[in-house]
Amino acid sequence: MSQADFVVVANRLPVDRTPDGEGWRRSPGGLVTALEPVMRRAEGAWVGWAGQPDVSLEPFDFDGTHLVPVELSAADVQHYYEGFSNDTIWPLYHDVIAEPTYKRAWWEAYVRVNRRFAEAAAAAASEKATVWVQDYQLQLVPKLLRELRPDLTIGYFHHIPFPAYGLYSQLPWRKQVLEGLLGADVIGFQRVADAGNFARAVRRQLRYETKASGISVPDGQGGTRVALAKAFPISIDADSYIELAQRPDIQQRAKEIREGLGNPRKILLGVDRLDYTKGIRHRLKAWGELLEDGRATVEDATLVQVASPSRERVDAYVQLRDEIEMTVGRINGDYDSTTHTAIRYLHQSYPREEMVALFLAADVMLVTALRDGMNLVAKEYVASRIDNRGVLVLSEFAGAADEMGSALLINPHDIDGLKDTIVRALEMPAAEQGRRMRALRTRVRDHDVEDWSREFLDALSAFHDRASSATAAAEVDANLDEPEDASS
Ligand code: GDG
Repeated sequence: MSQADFVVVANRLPVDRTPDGEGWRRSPGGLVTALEPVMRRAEGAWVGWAGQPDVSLEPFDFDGTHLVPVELSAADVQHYYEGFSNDTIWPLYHDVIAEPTYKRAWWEAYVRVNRRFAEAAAAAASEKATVWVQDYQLQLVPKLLRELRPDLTIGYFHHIPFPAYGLYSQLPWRKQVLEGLLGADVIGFQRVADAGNFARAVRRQLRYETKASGISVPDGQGGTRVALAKAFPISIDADSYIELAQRPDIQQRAKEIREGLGNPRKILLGVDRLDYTKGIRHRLKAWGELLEDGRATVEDATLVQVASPSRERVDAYVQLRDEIEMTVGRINGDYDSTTHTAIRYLHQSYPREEMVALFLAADVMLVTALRDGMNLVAKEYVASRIDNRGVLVLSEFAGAADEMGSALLINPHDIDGLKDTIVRALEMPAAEQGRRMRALRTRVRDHDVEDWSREFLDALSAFHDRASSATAAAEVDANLDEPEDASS
Protein backbone atom coordinates (compact mmCIF):
# COMPACT_ATOMS: atom_id res chain seq x y z
CA MET A 1 0.00 0.00 0.00
CA SER A 2 1.35 3.46 -0.90
CA GLN A 3 2.24 5.82 1.92
CA ALA A 4 2.45 9.61 1.82
CA ASP A 5 4.78 12.13 3.48
CA PHE A 6 1.87 14.50 4.05
CA VAL A 7 -1.54 13.33 5.22
CA VAL A 8 -4.69 15.33 5.94
CA VAL A 9 -7.30 13.75 8.20
CA ALA A 10 -10.74 15.36 8.09
CA ASN A 11 -14.27 14.16 8.76
CA ARG A 12 -15.08 14.37 5.05
CA LEU A 13 -13.04 13.52 2.00
CA PRO A 14 -12.60 16.48 -0.35
CA VAL A 15 -14.95 14.91 -2.93
CA ASP A 16 -18.67 14.29 -3.39
CA ARG A 17 -20.43 11.77 -5.58
CA THR A 18 -21.48 13.10 -8.97
CA PRO A 19 -25.29 13.26 -9.36
CA ASP A 20 -25.33 10.00 -11.37
CA GLY A 21 -23.70 8.28 -8.38
CA GLU A 22 -20.92 6.87 -10.56
CA GLY A 23 -17.97 9.26 -10.32
CA TRP A 24 -16.53 11.87 -7.97
CA ARG A 25 -16.20 15.62 -8.09
CA ARG A 26 -14.29 18.00 -5.87
CA SER A 27 -16.47 19.35 -3.07
CA PRO A 28 -16.76 23.13 -3.02
CA GLY A 29 -15.71 23.65 0.63
CA GLY A 30 -13.13 26.15 1.82
CA LEU A 31 -10.88 23.56 3.42
CA VAL A 32 -10.54 21.73 0.13
CA THR A 33 -9.49 24.91 -1.64
CA ALA A 34 -7.21 25.79 1.24
CA LEU A 35 -5.29 22.57 1.16
CA GLU A 36 -5.32 21.89 -2.55
CA PRO A 37 -1.99 23.60 -3.34
CA VAL A 38 -0.21 21.86 -0.45
CA MET A 39 -1.72 18.50 -1.33
CA ARG A 40 -0.66 18.80 -4.93
CA ARG A 41 2.90 19.81 -4.07
CA ALA A 42 3.33 17.14 -1.46
CA GLU A 43 1.51 14.38 -3.39
CA GLY A 44 -0.36 13.92 -0.16
CA ALA A 45 -3.06 11.60 1.07
CA TRP A 46 -6.43 12.60 2.51
CA VAL A 47 -8.20 10.38 5.04
CA GLY A 48 -11.94 10.97 5.50
CA TRP A 49 -15.50 9.74 5.16
CA ALA A 50 -16.96 9.67 1.66
CA GLY A 51 -20.36 10.93 2.84
CA GLN A 52 -22.47 7.79 2.40
CA PRO A 53 -23.13 5.43 5.32
CA ASP A 54 -22.43 1.72 5.08
CA VAL A 55 -20.40 2.00 1.91
CA SER A 56 -17.00 0.36 1.86
CA LEU A 57 -14.54 1.86 -0.61
CA GLU A 58 -10.95 1.11 -1.50
CA PRO A 59 -8.44 3.99 -1.51
CA PHE A 60 -8.34 5.80 -4.85
CA ASP A 61 -6.58 8.70 -6.55
CA PHE A 62 -8.41 11.88 -7.50
CA ASP A 63 -6.90 14.99 -9.03
CA GLY A 64 -3.39 14.32 -7.71
CA THR A 65 -4.49 13.32 -4.21
CA HIS A 66 -4.57 9.85 -2.73
CA LEU A 67 -7.95 9.46 -1.02
CA VAL A 68 -8.38 7.01 1.84
CA PRO A 69 -12.06 6.45 2.70
CA VAL A 70 -13.04 5.68 6.29
CA GLU A 71 -16.26 3.71 6.50
CA LEU A 72 -19.06 4.89 8.78
CA SER A 73 -22.17 2.85 9.49
CA ALA A 74 -25.57 4.51 9.72
CA ALA A 75 -25.30 4.18 13.52
CA ASP A 76 -21.84 5.84 13.47
CA VAL A 77 -23.27 8.76 11.50
CA GLN A 78 -26.09 9.09 13.98
CA HIS A 79 -23.99 8.86 17.14
CA TYR A 80 -20.52 10.11 16.24
CA TYR A 81 -21.45 12.75 13.65
CA GLU A 82 -25.00 14.01 14.18
CA GLY A 83 -24.88 13.18 17.89
CA PHE A 84 -21.56 13.85 19.59
CA SER A 85 -20.05 16.17 16.97
CA ASN A 86 -23.09 18.23 16.06
CA ASP A 87 -25.33 17.99 19.11
CA THR A 88 -22.73 17.88 21.91
CA ILE A 89 -19.50 19.56 20.86
CA TRP A 90 -20.95 22.09 18.38
CA PRO A 91 -23.42 23.73 20.81
CA LEU A 92 -21.03 23.48 23.78
CA TYR A 93 -18.16 25.10 21.87
CA HIS A 94 -20.46 27.85 20.56
CA ASP A 95 -21.17 29.09 24.07
CA VAL A 96 -24.23 26.89 24.63
CA ILE A 97 -26.42 28.98 22.30
CA ALA A 98 -28.37 25.72 22.03
CA GLU A 99 -28.32 23.20 24.85
CA PRO A 100 -25.71 20.47 24.34
CA THR A 101 -26.89 16.87 24.71
CA TYR A 102 -24.58 14.59 26.67
CA LYS A 103 -25.08 10.93 25.86
CA ARG A 104 -22.67 8.20 26.81
CA ALA A 105 -23.48 6.12 23.75
CA TRP A 106 -22.55 9.08 21.54
CA TRP A 107 -19.24 9.50 23.33
CA GLU A 108 -18.48 5.81 22.88
CA ALA A 109 -19.16 6.11 19.16
CA TYR A 110 -16.94 9.21 19.01
CA VAL A 111 -14.05 7.29 20.61
CA ARG A 112 -14.59 4.32 18.32
CA VAL A 113 -14.76 6.38 15.14
CA ASN A 114 -11.80 8.60 16.13
CA ARG A 115 -9.78 5.40 16.60
CA ARG A 116 -10.78 4.24 13.13
CA PHE A 117 -9.61 7.55 11.63
CA ALA A 118 -6.34 7.35 13.58
CA GLU A 119 -5.70 3.82 12.35
CA ALA A 120 -6.39 4.80 8.76
CA ALA A 121 -4.04 7.80 9.09
CA ALA A 122 -1.34 5.62 10.69
CA ALA A 123 -1.54 3.24 7.75
CA ALA A 124 -1.48 6.04 5.16
CA ALA A 125 1.55 7.92 6.56
CA SER A 126 5.14 7.15 5.62
CA GLU A 127 8.01 7.10 8.16
CA LYS A 128 8.33 10.54 9.83
CA ALA A 129 5.46 11.96 7.76
CA THR A 130 3.49 15.06 8.69
CA VAL A 131 -0.19 14.52 9.50
CA TRP A 132 -2.62 17.41 9.73
CA VAL A 133 -5.87 16.62 11.57
CA GLN A 134 -8.83 18.93 10.98
CA ASP A 135 -11.51 20.01 13.39
CA TYR A 136 -13.79 19.13 16.23
CA GLN A 137 -15.06 15.80 14.93
CA LEU A 138 -11.56 14.36 15.39
CA GLN A 139 -10.24 15.77 18.66
CA LEU A 140 -9.03 12.39 19.91
CA VAL A 141 -7.09 11.52 16.76
CA PRO A 142 -3.84 13.36 17.65
CA LYS A 143 -3.28 11.29 20.80
CA LEU A 144 -4.43 7.99 19.29
CA LEU A 145 -2.21 8.58 16.30
CA ARG A 146 0.83 9.48 18.39
CA GLU A 147 0.41 6.21 20.30
CA LEU A 148 0.31 4.25 17.07
CA ARG A 149 3.05 6.21 15.32
CA PRO A 150 5.41 8.18 17.59
CA ASP A 151 7.62 9.00 14.59
CA LEU A 152 5.02 11.32 13.02
CA THR A 153 4.77 15.10 13.20
CA ILE A 154 1.15 15.82 14.10
CA GLY A 155 -0.74 19.09 13.65
CA TYR A 156 -4.36 19.80 14.53
CA PHE A 157 -6.47 22.77 13.46
CA HIS A 158 -9.66 23.69 15.29
CA HIS A 159 -12.06 25.53 12.96
CA ILE A 160 -14.67 26.43 15.57
CA PRO A 161 -14.32 28.38 18.82
CA PHE A 162 -12.84 26.86 21.95
CA PRO A 163 -15.11 27.93 24.82
CA ALA A 164 -14.28 29.61 28.11
CA TYR A 165 -13.40 27.22 30.92
CA GLY A 166 -16.68 27.73 32.79
CA LEU A 167 -18.55 26.25 29.84
CA TYR A 168 -15.96 23.72 28.71
CA SER A 169 -15.96 22.15 32.14
CA GLN A 170 -19.53 20.91 31.56
CA LEU A 171 -18.22 18.24 29.22
CA PRO A 172 -18.28 14.88 31.03
CA TRP A 173 -15.25 13.78 28.97
CA ARG A 174 -13.37 17.08 29.31
CA LYS A 175 -10.06 15.47 30.33
CA GLN A 176 -10.05 12.90 27.56
CA VAL A 177 -10.72 15.55 24.91
CA LEU A 178 -7.88 17.77 26.16
CA GLU A 179 -5.52 14.81 26.25
CA GLY A 180 -6.64 13.85 22.76
CA LEU A 181 -5.79 17.28 21.38
CA LEU A 182 -2.48 17.43 23.23
CA GLY A 183 -1.28 14.49 21.17
CA ALA A 184 -0.54 17.08 18.48
CA ASP A 185 2.74 19.00 18.28
CA VAL A 186 0.87 22.14 17.23
CA ILE A 187 -2.79 22.85 18.02
CA GLY A 188 -4.04 25.73 15.90
CA PHE A 189 -7.02 27.95 16.75
CA GLN A 190 -8.83 30.76 14.94
CA ARG A 191 -8.45 33.42 17.62
CA VAL A 192 -5.90 34.23 20.30
CA ALA A 193 -8.78 33.97 22.80
CA ASP A 194 -9.51 30.36 21.72
CA ALA A 195 -5.89 29.34 22.31
CA GLY A 196 -6.06 31.09 25.70
CA ASN A 197 -9.26 29.25 26.65
CA PHE A 198 -7.67 25.94 25.69
CA ALA A 199 -4.50 26.61 27.72
CA ARG A 200 -6.60 27.53 30.72
CA ALA A 201 -8.68 24.35 30.46
CA VAL A 202 -5.44 22.34 30.29
CA ARG A 203 -4.07 24.07 33.40
CA ARG A 204 -7.28 23.62 35.37
CA GLN A 205 -8.14 20.09 34.32
CA LEU A 206 -4.80 18.42 33.76
CA ARG A 207 -2.53 20.64 35.87
CA TYR A 208 0.03 20.79 33.07
CA GLU A 209 2.27 23.81 33.00
CA THR A 210 1.85 26.36 30.25
CA LYS A 211 4.31 29.06 29.34
CA ALA A 212 3.54 31.50 26.56
CA SER A 213 1.98 29.28 23.86
CA GLY A 214 3.86 26.17 24.99
CA ILE A 215 2.26 23.42 27.06
CA SER A 216 4.40 20.82 28.85
CA VAL A 217 2.86 17.41 28.23
CA PRO A 218 4.07 14.18 29.89
CA ASP A 219 5.67 12.04 27.18
CA GLY A 220 4.74 8.74 28.82
CA GLN A 221 8.40 7.91 29.51
CA GLY A 222 8.91 10.06 32.57
CA GLY A 223 9.83 13.19 30.63
CA THR A 224 7.85 15.95 29.00
CA ARG A 225 7.45 17.29 25.49
CA VAL A 226 6.08 20.67 24.55
CA ALA A 227 2.91 21.17 22.52
CA LEU A 228 2.19 24.54 20.96
CA ALA A 229 -1.35 26.03 21.20
CA LYS A 230 -1.60 29.15 19.10
CA ALA A 231 -3.87 31.21 16.83
CA PHE A 232 -3.59 30.73 13.05
CA PRO A 233 -6.62 32.58 11.63
CA ILE A 234 -7.92 30.88 8.50
CA SER A 235 -8.60 32.80 5.31
CA ILE A 236 -9.91 32.35 1.75
CA ASP A 237 -8.54 32.03 -1.74
CA ALA A 238 -9.01 35.77 -2.35
CA ASP A 239 -7.74 35.70 -5.95
CA SER A 240 -10.40 33.25 -7.05
CA TYR A 241 -13.11 35.61 -5.71
CA ILE A 242 -11.48 38.57 -7.44
CA GLU A 243 -11.40 36.66 -10.73
CA LEU A 244 -15.07 35.75 -10.47
CA ALA A 245 -16.00 39.33 -9.57
CA GLN A 246 -14.21 40.57 -12.68
CA ARG A 247 -16.20 38.35 -15.03
CA PRO A 248 -18.68 40.37 -17.15
CA ASP A 249 -21.30 37.60 -17.00
CA ILE A 250 -21.21 37.63 -13.21
CA GLN A 251 -21.42 41.43 -13.10
CA GLN A 252 -24.38 41.21 -15.45
CA ARG A 253 -25.97 38.62 -13.19
CA ALA A 254 -25.60 41.00 -10.22
CA LYS A 255 -27.64 43.59 -12.19
CA GLU A 256 -30.28 41.00 -12.98
CA ILE A 257 -30.57 40.09 -9.32
CA ARG A 258 -31.23 43.74 -8.45
CA GLU A 259 -33.80 44.05 -11.21
CA GLY A 260 -35.45 40.82 -10.11
CA LEU A 261 -35.96 42.40 -6.69
CA GLY A 262 -37.72 45.41 -8.22
CA ASN A 263 -34.62 47.66 -8.18
CA PRO A 264 -34.71 48.63 -4.52
CA ARG A 265 -32.39 51.49 -3.62
CA LYS A 266 -30.34 49.14 -1.41
CA ILE A 267 -29.86 45.40 -1.04
CA LEU A 268 -28.93 43.81 2.26
CA LEU A 269 -27.53 40.28 2.17
CA GLY A 270 -27.06 37.42 4.58
CA VAL A 271 -25.36 34.14 3.54
CA ASP A 272 -25.16 31.38 6.09
CA ARG A 273 -25.59 27.71 6.62
CA LEU A 274 -28.93 27.50 8.38
CA ASP A 275 -27.38 27.27 11.84
CA TYR A 276 -28.37 28.72 15.21
CA THR A 277 -24.86 30.11 15.70
CA LYS A 278 -25.21 32.48 12.77
CA GLY A 279 -27.67 34.91 14.39
CA ILE A 280 -30.19 34.78 11.54
CA ARG A 281 -33.10 35.31 13.95
CA HIS A 282 -31.48 38.41 15.46
CA ARG A 283 -30.92 39.81 11.97
CA LEU A 284 -34.54 39.20 10.98
CA LYS A 285 -35.77 40.77 14.19
CA ALA A 286 -33.73 43.92 13.60
CA TRP A 287 -34.87 44.17 9.99
CA GLY A 288 -38.52 43.54 10.86
CA GLU A 289 -38.39 46.28 13.52
CA LEU A 290 -36.80 48.78 11.14
CA LEU A 291 -39.71 48.21 8.75
CA GLU A 292 -42.19 48.43 11.62
CA ASP A 293 -40.64 51.68 12.89
CA GLY A 294 -40.79 53.13 9.38
CA ARG A 295 -37.02 53.69 9.36
CA ALA A 296 -36.90 51.52 6.22
CA THR A 297 -39.42 50.60 3.53
CA VAL A 298 -39.49 47.69 1.10
CA GLU A 299 -39.10 50.06 -1.86
CA ASP A 300 -36.00 51.35 -0.19
CA ALA A 301 -34.31 48.12 0.74
CA THR A 302 -34.71 44.36 0.51
CA LEU A 303 -32.96 41.75 2.61
CA VAL A 304 -31.81 38.70 0.65
CA GLN A 305 -31.18 35.81 3.02
CA VAL A 306 -29.50 32.69 1.68
CA ALA A 307 -29.82 29.99 4.33
CA SER A 308 -28.19 26.90 2.89
CA PRO A 309 -29.59 23.60 4.16
CA SER A 310 -27.54 22.10 6.97
CA ARG A 311 -27.71 19.20 9.47
CA GLU A 312 -31.34 18.62 8.68
CA ARG A 313 -31.55 15.50 10.83
CA VAL A 314 -30.56 17.25 14.06
CA ASP A 315 -33.61 18.42 16.07
CA ALA A 316 -32.31 21.88 16.93
CA TYR A 317 -31.90 22.60 13.21
CA VAL A 318 -35.40 21.43 12.35
CA GLN A 319 -36.80 23.78 15.01
CA LEU A 320 -34.62 26.66 13.89
CA ARG A 321 -35.81 26.31 10.33
CA ASP A 322 -39.44 26.39 11.44
CA GLU A 323 -38.86 29.50 13.52
CA ILE A 324 -37.00 31.35 10.80
CA GLU A 325 -39.54 30.48 8.15
CA MET A 326 -42.40 31.59 10.36
CA THR A 327 -40.66 34.90 11.05
CA VAL A 328 -39.91 35.50 7.38
CA GLY A 329 -43.52 34.70 6.49
CA ARG A 330 -44.82 37.14 9.09
CA ILE A 331 -42.52 39.98 8.09
CA ASN A 332 -43.22 39.51 4.40
CA GLY A 333 -46.94 39.24 5.06
CA ASP A 334 -46.88 42.52 6.96
CA TYR A 335 -44.63 44.58 4.68
CA ASP A 336 -44.46 43.17 1.14
CA SER A 337 -46.09 45.11 -1.66
CA THR A 338 -47.11 43.62 -4.99
CA THR A 339 -43.80 44.79 -6.45
CA HIS A 340 -41.33 44.64 -3.54
CA THR A 341 -40.45 42.23 -0.80
CA ALA A 342 -39.05 42.71 2.68
CA ILE A 343 -37.07 39.47 2.69
CA ARG A 344 -36.15 37.23 -0.20
CA TYR A 345 -35.53 34.01 1.67
CA LEU A 346 -33.65 31.24 -0.13
CA HIS A 347 -33.28 27.87 1.58
CA GLN A 348 -30.98 26.62 -1.15
CA SER A 349 -27.34 26.17 -2.09
CA TYR A 350 -25.89 28.01 -5.04
CA PRO A 351 -22.81 27.69 -7.22
CA ARG A 352 -19.93 29.96 -6.33
CA GLU A 353 -20.61 32.18 -9.38
CA GLU A 354 -24.08 33.00 -8.08
CA MET A 355 -22.69 33.73 -4.62
CA VAL A 356 -20.27 36.26 -6.07
CA ALA A 357 -23.08 37.85 -8.12
CA LEU A 358 -25.02 38.21 -4.85
CA PHE A 359 -21.98 39.74 -3.14
CA LEU A 360 -21.67 42.25 -6.00
CA ALA A 361 -25.35 43.10 -5.79
CA ALA A 362 -25.29 43.60 -2.01
CA ASP A 363 -24.84 47.13 -0.69
CA VAL A 364 -24.73 45.84 2.87
CA MET A 365 -23.52 42.42 4.03
CA LEU A 366 -24.89 41.27 7.37
CA VAL A 367 -22.78 38.84 9.40
CA THR A 368 -24.50 38.69 12.77
CA ALA A 369 -23.13 35.42 14.20
CA LEU A 370 -23.66 34.86 17.92
CA ARG A 371 -20.45 32.86 17.92
CA ASP A 372 -18.36 31.81 14.91
CA GLY A 373 -14.84 30.39 14.65
CA MET A 374 -13.92 32.72 11.79
CA ASN A 375 -16.74 33.31 9.25
CA LEU A 376 -15.41 33.05 5.75
CA VAL A 377 -18.44 34.74 4.20
CA ALA A 378 -17.23 38.09 5.61
CA LYS A 379 -13.89 37.62 3.84
CA GLU A 380 -15.49 36.39 0.60
CA TYR A 381 -17.71 39.47 0.47
CA VAL A 382 -14.86 41.95 0.77
CA ALA A 383 -12.63 40.01 -1.64
CA SER A 384 -15.44 40.18 -4.22
CA ARG A 385 -15.92 43.95 -3.88
CA ILE A 386 -13.38 44.91 -6.52
CA ASP A 387 -15.26 48.24 -6.84
CA ASN A 388 -14.35 49.11 -3.21
CA ARG A 389 -18.02 49.67 -2.42
CA GLY A 390 -20.38 48.02 0.00
CA VAL A 391 -20.52 47.86 3.78
CA LEU A 392 -19.72 44.88 5.97
CA VAL A 393 -21.68 44.70 9.23
CA LEU A 394 -19.78 42.17 11.32
CA SER A 395 -20.44 40.54 14.67
CA GLU A 396 -17.69 40.96 17.20
CA PHE A 397 -18.36 37.32 18.15
CA ALA A 398 -17.05 36.07 14.80
CA GLY A 399 -13.32 35.33 14.65
CA ALA A 400 -13.13 37.56 11.57
CA ALA A 401 -13.71 40.60 13.81
CA ASP A 402 -10.13 40.30 15.13
CA GLU A 403 -8.78 41.08 11.67
CA MET A 404 -11.57 43.18 10.19
CA GLY A 405 -11.74 46.22 12.42
CA SER A 406 -12.72 48.43 9.47
CA ALA A 407 -16.11 46.71 9.27
CA LEU A 408 -19.03 48.08 11.29
CA LEU A 409 -18.69 45.85 14.33
CA ILE A 410 -21.87 44.94 16.19
CA ASN A 411 -23.13 42.99 19.16
CA PRO A 412 -25.99 40.94 17.66
CA HIS A 413 -27.72 40.64 21.03
CA ASP A 414 -28.15 44.40 21.13
CA ILE A 415 -31.06 44.71 18.70
CA ASP A 416 -31.26 48.52 18.99
CA GLY A 417 -27.54 48.80 18.30
CA LEU A 418 -27.87 46.43 15.36
CA LYS A 419 -30.78 48.46 13.94
CA ASP A 420 -28.82 51.72 14.22
CA THR A 421 -25.82 50.11 12.54
CA ILE A 422 -27.94 48.78 9.66
CA VAL A 423 -29.33 52.28 9.11
CA ARG A 424 -25.83 53.70 9.25
CA ALA A 425 -24.66 51.12 6.70
CA LEU A 426 -27.58 51.91 4.38
CA GLU A 427 -26.72 55.60 4.54
CA MET A 428 -22.94 55.42 4.49
CA PRO A 429 -21.40 57.87 2.00
CA ALA A 430 -19.42 56.33 -0.87
CA ALA A 431 -16.14 57.85 0.33
CA GLU A 432 -16.40 56.18 3.71
CA GLN A 433 -17.41 52.88 2.10
CA GLY A 434 -14.32 53.10 -0.07
CA ARG A 435 -11.99 53.85 2.84
CA ARG A 436 -13.27 50.96 4.90
CA MET A 437 -13.54 48.48 2.05
CA ARG A 438 -9.99 49.18 0.85
CA ALA A 439 -8.61 48.47 4.31
CA LEU A 440 -10.63 45.25 4.58
CA ARG A 441 -9.59 44.06 1.14
CA THR A 442 -5.93 44.74 1.81
CA ARG A 443 -6.07 42.54 4.90
CA VAL A 444 -7.79 39.63 3.13
CA ARG A 445 -5.48 39.79 0.13
CA ASP A 446 -2.37 40.04 2.29
CA HIS A 447 -3.38 37.02 4.31
CA ASP A 448 -5.07 34.46 2.14
CA VAL A 449 -5.65 30.79 2.68
CA GLU A 450 -2.29 29.79 1.28
CA ASP A 451 -0.60 32.02 3.86
CA TRP A 452 -2.69 30.30 6.49
CA SER A 453 -1.69 26.77 5.56
CA ARG A 454 1.94 27.76 5.00
CA GLU A 455 2.20 29.51 8.36
CA PHE A 456 0.66 26.56 10.16
CA LEU A 457 2.82 23.97 8.43
CA ASP A 458 6.00 26.04 8.83
CA ALA A 459 5.29 26.40 12.54
CA LEU A 460 4.63 22.68 12.74
CA SER A 461 7.87 21.61 11.15
CA ALA A 462 9.97 24.22 12.98
CA PHE A 463 8.35 23.37 16.25
CA HIS A 464 8.60 19.62 15.85
CA ASP A 465 12.32 19.88 15.09
CA ARG A 466 12.93 21.88 18.22
CA ALA A 467 10.51 20.05 20.49
CA SER A 468 12.30 16.78 19.84
CA SER A 469 15.66 18.21 20.91
CA ALA A 470 16.76 18.08 24.51
CA THR A 471 16.53 21.81 25.18
CA ALA A 472 13.12 22.07 23.58
CA ALA A 473 10.85 23.60 26.18
CA ALA A 474 13.01 26.52 27.20
CA GLU A 475 14.03 27.40 23.66
CA VAL A 476 10.55 27.20 22.26
CA ASP A 477 8.93 29.13 25.06
CA ALA A 478 11.49 31.90 24.79
CA ASN A 479 10.46 32.47 21.20
CA LEU A 480 6.72 32.54 21.54
CA ASP A 481 4.23 35.31 22.16
CA GLU A 482 2.05 35.13 25.22
CA PRO A 483 -1.57 34.46 24.13
CA GLU A 484 -4.24 36.62 25.67
CA ASP A 485 -6.27 34.60 28.13
CA ALA A 486 -9.84 35.61 27.49
CA SER A 487 -11.43 32.86 29.54
CA SER A 488 -13.49 33.42 32.60
C1 GDG B 1 -16.69 26.52 9.88
C2 GDG B 1 -16.72 27.47 11.08
C3 GDG B 1 -14.99 28.88 9.96
C4 GDG B 1 -22.59 28.80 2.21
N1 GDG B 1 -23.70 28.66 1.50
C5 GDG B 1 -23.31 28.41 0.24
C6 GDG B 1 -21.92 28.41 0.19
N2 GDG B 1 -21.50 28.65 1.42
C7 GDG B 1 -20.07 28.72 1.77
C8 GDG B 1 -19.64 30.11 2.13
C9 GDG B 1 -18.38 29.82 2.94
C10 GDG B 1 -18.73 28.50 3.62
O1 GDG B 1 -19.80 27.91 2.90
C11 GDG B 1 -19.19 28.72 5.04
O2 GDG B 1 -18.07 29.07 5.80
P1 GDG B 1 -18.22 29.89 7.15
O3 GDG B 1 -16.86 30.23 7.62
O4 GDG B 1 -19.07 31.10 6.91
O5 GDG B 1 -19.00 28.97 8.18
P2 GDG B 1 -19.05 27.36 8.59
O6 GDG B 1 -19.65 26.54 7.53
O7 GDG B 1 -19.78 27.35 9.88
O8 GDG B 1 -17.51 26.93 8.78
C12 GDG B 1 -16.36 28.88 10.63
C13 GDG B 1 -14.92 27.81 8.87
O9 GDG B 1 -15.32 26.53 9.38
C14 GDG B 1 -13.51 27.69 8.31
O10 GDG B 1 -12.56 27.44 9.29
O11 GDG B 1 -14.78 30.15 9.37
O12 GDG B 1 -16.34 29.76 11.75
O13 GDG B 1 -17.99 27.46 11.71
O14 GDG B 1 -17.28 29.59 2.13
O15 GDG B 1 -19.43 30.87 0.97
N3 GDG B 1 -21.19 28.22 -0.92
C15 GDG B 1 -21.85 27.99 -2.07
N4 GDG B 1 -23.22 27.95 -2.11
C16 GDG B 1 -23.99 28.16 -0.99
O16 GDG B 1 -25.21 28.13 -1.05
N5 GDG B 1 -21.16 27.81 -3.19
